[in-house]
Amino acid sequence: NKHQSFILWFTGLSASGKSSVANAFAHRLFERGNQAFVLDGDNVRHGLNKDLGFDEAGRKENIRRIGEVSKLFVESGQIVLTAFISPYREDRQVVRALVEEGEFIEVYVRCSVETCEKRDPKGLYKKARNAEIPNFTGISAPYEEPANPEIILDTERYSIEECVDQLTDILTSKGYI
Ligand code: GGZ
Repeated sequence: NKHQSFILWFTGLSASGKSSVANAFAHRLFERGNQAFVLDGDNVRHGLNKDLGFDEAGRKENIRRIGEVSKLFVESGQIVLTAFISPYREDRQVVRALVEEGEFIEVYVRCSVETCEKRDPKGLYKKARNAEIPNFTGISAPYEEPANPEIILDTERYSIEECVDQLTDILTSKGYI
């Protein structure tokens, strides 16, 4: 394999399926005998980054720290899967530049705002519409689509399992796993 360890950087709207795909894929990797670890809001926003909010500066610092932590995981030999909205192109670029060429794989988890809003598993879109949550991505804060992601997963058309199959096929053909 070309790279033993790398970052699979999932980016996309709230409720697009980032965490679901990342966790399901980590499970797939584990079954294949690969070491993988998932960083997402549950284990980072509530711990290391609980001092940060959702304004532009808060999100920027959130992504910067996650990038540095991911780099450490890569150095320790892990495959790291990150599932954060990471709405700003520039911030994702900063993380890409932290690691070696080929060690940052951007995965755009594509799903329209309309569909994410219909899913609304935590009722956050509803709150954002009522202005109970300010700066909500896709409603009252921007999401900058990746211009050139290594991988696009369309969760509007494909199930989580199908997306995991697609990821497995693409990473196998690129020699990562
Ligand atoms: C977007 C928010 C917001 C605002 C709270 N905007 O669906 P979730 O709940 O579980 O995922 C969202 C999560 C986004 O945190 P990230 O660290 O991924 O964001 S970023 O990369 O932009 O820093 C959502 C919840 O936190 N949430 N307020 N205003 N999502």
